[in-house]
Amino acid sequence: EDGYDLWLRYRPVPAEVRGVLQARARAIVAATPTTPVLQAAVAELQRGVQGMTGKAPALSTRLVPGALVLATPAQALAGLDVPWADLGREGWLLRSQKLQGRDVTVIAANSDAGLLYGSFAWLRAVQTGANLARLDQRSVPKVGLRLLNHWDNLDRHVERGYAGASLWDWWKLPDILDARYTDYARANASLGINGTVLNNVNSKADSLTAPYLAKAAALAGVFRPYGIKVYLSARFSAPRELGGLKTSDPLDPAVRAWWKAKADEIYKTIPDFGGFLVKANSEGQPGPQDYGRNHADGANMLAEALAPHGGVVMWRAFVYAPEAKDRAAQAFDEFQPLDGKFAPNVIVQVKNGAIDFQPREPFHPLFGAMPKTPLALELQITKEYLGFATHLVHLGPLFEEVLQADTHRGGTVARVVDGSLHGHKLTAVAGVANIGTDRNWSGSQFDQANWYAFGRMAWDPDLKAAAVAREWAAQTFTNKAASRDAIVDLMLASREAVVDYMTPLGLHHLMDTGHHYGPGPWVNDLERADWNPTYFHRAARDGIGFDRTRTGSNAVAQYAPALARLWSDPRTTPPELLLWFHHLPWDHAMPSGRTLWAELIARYDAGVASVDDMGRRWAGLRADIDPERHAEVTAYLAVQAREARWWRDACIAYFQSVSGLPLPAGTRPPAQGLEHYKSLRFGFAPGRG
Ligand code: BDP
Repeated sequence: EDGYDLWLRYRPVPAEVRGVLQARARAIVAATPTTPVLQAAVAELQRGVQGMTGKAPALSTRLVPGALVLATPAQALAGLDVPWADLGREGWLLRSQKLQGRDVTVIAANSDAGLLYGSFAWLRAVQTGANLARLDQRSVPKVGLRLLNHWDNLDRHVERGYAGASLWDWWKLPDILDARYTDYARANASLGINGTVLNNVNSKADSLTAPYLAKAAALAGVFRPYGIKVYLSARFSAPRELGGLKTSDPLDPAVRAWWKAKADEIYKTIPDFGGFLVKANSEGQPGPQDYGRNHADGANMLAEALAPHGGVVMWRAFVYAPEAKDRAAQAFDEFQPLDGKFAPNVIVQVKNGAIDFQPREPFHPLFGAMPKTPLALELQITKEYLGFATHLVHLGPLFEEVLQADTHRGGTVARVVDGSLHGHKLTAVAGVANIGTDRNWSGSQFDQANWYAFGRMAWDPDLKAAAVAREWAAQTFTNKAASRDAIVDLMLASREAVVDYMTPLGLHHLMDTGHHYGPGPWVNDLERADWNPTYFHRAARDGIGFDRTRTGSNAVAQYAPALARLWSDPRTTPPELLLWFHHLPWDHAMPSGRTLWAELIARYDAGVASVDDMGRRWAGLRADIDPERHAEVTAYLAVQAREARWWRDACIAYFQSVSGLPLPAGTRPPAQGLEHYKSLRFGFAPGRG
């Protein structure tokens, strides 16, 4: 058990379950000839049942009792009553029923992709212990494009990657197709992920050259049977870099012609190519502003080139310039005025928060504020700011918190993202992948759960993190209820733990330079003000926190008036966002009755205690988890326990040096002096940008 099989383990089931399962999977009935997608569905069902019972069901054209019937409307199976219209293009229905006098299980969908998702859903039902005689489930994805974003470079370095090298072996492609590509596609299809952006948003123009397009086409060929399209990050300056043009000005006819020709070439090579993801005029990347144009000019030019082929442009809103008054306010200032100016096949991709994938941020103020523009949600699955793959932090609760946040503009972020609030058909959720060549794919066993939660919640943004974690734990570790639930409790507690031991009470970006792993709240000498932790926490003798109210940057005014009012007053700002919006004196009275200073320390202590507790809970699970993975997780948790203390001690030492206040009675002093923490250096950290 090294974790390679992810949640698709299909291990032998106990004898009493085996009989039931075999009786419910005697044969697979499907249309013939099968398409590649249908074949993938059948093969997965066979693999799953073979693994769990020792015998794979054969493909049959006869409706035998105990069959798994893969049904589409085209087959017109007599006696089958399915609400086809409600299933959409990719949805599925699972039902145990009598059909033509026989007990069967129907997996129904309007498309082969739907059947594939339904087959995985049946396998999930089996693995999570559902009653196979009474299946009656149906699910339709609420979001159209459910994509992974790989920040993978062509030399296989993964920016912010902590799971080894890039899966894509560009050098050996297109001739050599690693078997892992197929397993990657299976895992994604099992969650409903239907697209993948292969290369880093900090992209090289080379990805758009003929040799690299042939390589991408080879990957597309492996992914196609799993319903997954490939996309590429496009470098805005490609017309100059590759085309020899003097400019990449989006309003220049020659530039537009270059992109049109490039799009035509791409679709000749990859007929179902998904489209472009673009990071422009952000952190030094080229973009339309280099020519005095705006984001809409840039996005629309690419959209025009892709439109004849049905491709989309995902234009990122992650922008900030050094001169901005408040980095958190900038994306809104640049993008909100462009609402309604984007072409129909453009979707603006917005990170969950306005800074950058912190342990906690309020939802991005653009959600709800651009009604005329489809907005995609970008989540980070890889844990750049949450302890890499070393710390056990389950992101399901973070995803749920963002999706269920009420924009006070008529609905939650989920309703913006699924298009229902403003009536958009083009919808997307993107996750920055945490996948690499490590045997366990994600750098740690528990980081697989973040990939899993992302995929499931992209399909249905209203799924509860707890329910998704339960599914994952049952399939990945154990279906024994008590142990499974103990794992889930540990996972759900882990997110608040990391917030507490890194950045409690709305603090953010206290991470040390470059690697973003350990604490660096003292850092104040970086070339740009808004790269410095001191810029974000603003701790001084008089207090701590970033004033984003009217007396400060007024970024709070970017939220809906009702919310802006609430968050403008420290008394009505939830404690977990307090220092995001307010600069407050150290003796500010907290709802707990403590001063802000004492509360800050209490939170750091709570974070450490919570990690210790996670360690104890895990230790208690030894009997139910295979020794290999149990020992591995135990070792990781020990590192996390040590490093949670490091975070706590370094931050308390630093903030005390600024506040000048004594530690509240009973507080354990930091193990070392501040100078020690400041002196630590970390060369060669993984995943650097
Ligand atoms: C930050 C990362 C950087 C990315 C950037 C982005 O530190 O590596 O390139 O976001 O999203 O989180 O473009």
